[in-house]
Amino acid sequence: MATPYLGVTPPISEAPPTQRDLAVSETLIQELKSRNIYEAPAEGRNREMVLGRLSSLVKEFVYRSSLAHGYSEAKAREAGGKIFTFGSYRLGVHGPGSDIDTLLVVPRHVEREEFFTLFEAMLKETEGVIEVTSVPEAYVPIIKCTFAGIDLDLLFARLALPTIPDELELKDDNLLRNLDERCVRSLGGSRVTDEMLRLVPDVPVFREALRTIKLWAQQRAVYGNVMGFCGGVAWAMLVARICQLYPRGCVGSIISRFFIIMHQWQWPAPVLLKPIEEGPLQVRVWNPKLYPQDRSHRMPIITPAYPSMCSTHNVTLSTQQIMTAEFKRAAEIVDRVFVGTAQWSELFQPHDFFSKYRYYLQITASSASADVQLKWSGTVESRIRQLVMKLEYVDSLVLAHPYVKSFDRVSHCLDEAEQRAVSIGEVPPAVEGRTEKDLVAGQGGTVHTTTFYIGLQIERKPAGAQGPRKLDISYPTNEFTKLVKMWDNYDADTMGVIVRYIKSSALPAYVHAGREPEPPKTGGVKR
Ligand code: 3AT
Ligand code: MN
Ligand code: MN
Repeated sequence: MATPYLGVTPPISEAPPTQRDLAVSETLIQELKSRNIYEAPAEGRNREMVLGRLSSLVKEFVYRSSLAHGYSEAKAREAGGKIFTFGSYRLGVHGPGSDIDTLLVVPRHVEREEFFTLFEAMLKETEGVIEVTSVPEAYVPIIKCTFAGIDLDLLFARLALPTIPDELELKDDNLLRNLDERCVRSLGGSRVTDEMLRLVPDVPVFREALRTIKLWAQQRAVYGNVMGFCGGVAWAMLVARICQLYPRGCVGSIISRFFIIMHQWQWPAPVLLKPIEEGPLQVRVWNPKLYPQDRSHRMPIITPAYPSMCSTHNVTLSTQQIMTAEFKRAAEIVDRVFVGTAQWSELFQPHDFFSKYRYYLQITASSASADVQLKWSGTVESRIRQLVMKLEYVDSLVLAHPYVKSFDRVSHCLDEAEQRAVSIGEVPPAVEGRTEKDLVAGQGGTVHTTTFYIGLQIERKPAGAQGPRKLDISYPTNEFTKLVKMWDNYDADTMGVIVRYIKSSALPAYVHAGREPEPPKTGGVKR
């Protein structure tokens, strides 16, 4: 049943752009270019060179593996092997310094273990490849490396096919049959991006619009799935949906419609790029009629490739409110851009998270080594939204606003008192600027910390009330520390976590990173 349009409804308008739309698009592209979000042509050529060499390396890997599995010389050469890209590079919205997310697809006789043995070894021997690290036990197993200065994320999928020809596509759902779950998950990223590109009416317009939205979301600190905002895939799907609704739109008009429509969207109505399909696997497809968990998604944005999933299951009441307020702000600015009373640069003005609130929660995870800290801070980070959700129930707390990024610090401490101070999130002046060489054997030591922030908007006191409003957050914070300490690898002797309630004036200088903090204001919520 092919429809004459892309998407789950007919377009809203098929009108071509007006002169004004085109003029405004022009100034938008100028603004984007001035912000260095496009890579230089030489970097683009370097990426193509890297992908070419990687493609040859993968074919060589399949060849050697095939020989090892008893294939003849000729059969081993025929076995093939192919790379697919996904992520920002595949969508054509990557910036200078973006990685290339790459999937290796190999025939059935090549084993998953060989990706981490034979292939990893070949990669390490390749000229120009450095910093090869792998995480075979991850939910989506991965090898990371840097090849000729370009970061690569490499995933692996072994299909149930005897050979992988160069013209193979990953569109067919039947390719997922009889695969290891890790392979199905690894194929997901590529299948979703490819499908998205098939589902937008005008790919170049989609790309420029997505670049605009990514830049805006990063500047406004609403980019990041872990903290409960939309991630890259979700923002891409939202932009794609608006492109479907205005198939002849240009970037300026798409951006204008984007913010108006997203601000008015009747959540939890899902954003879909095509009808959700059933498929050949025994896996769950997003279905709020069937699954209560799916019914709890506040801003469902559903991936278009089977098995369809909700890319925004992390969104909470707070992050939904924050994104909605940002849509509103952006819609108003873009309105003014169209009538000529504002510049595009206003849309991209940086957020003011660290001067917006009077009170913050400061969550600090600490340990003594970089390796431990990486996993420990990741665990704490992944639970922050649980804390946010508990805070949402606290009386007189209007909003708990998680900041999208964390701050990593390495502090060289001369004694236990300094170590204690650092591990609760303080920045003792004496510790700053100290290096490892200043340490004295047997005393103090290095402390790795990762600090997260949640801005607290507290209800104003009723008129005439005396003293500060009482805010009891001991229950959510205690529950949170209990929860993170339930982590399988938690070790009370080497890992610390602490939640502190601090005034904005007590925020460490590093959060302002070069920017002057605004002077603290008196009264309830800072505006
Ligand atoms: P950049 O230009 O690279 O910053 P991007 O959209 O390509 O933007 P990533 O490279 O971080 O962002 O992610 C690309 C895709 O890889 C998005 C998602 O499908 C997948 N992905 C990212 N992080 C993870 C993860 N931790 N586990 C599994 N898949 C992930
Ligand atoms: Mn990427
Ligand atoms: Mn990546």
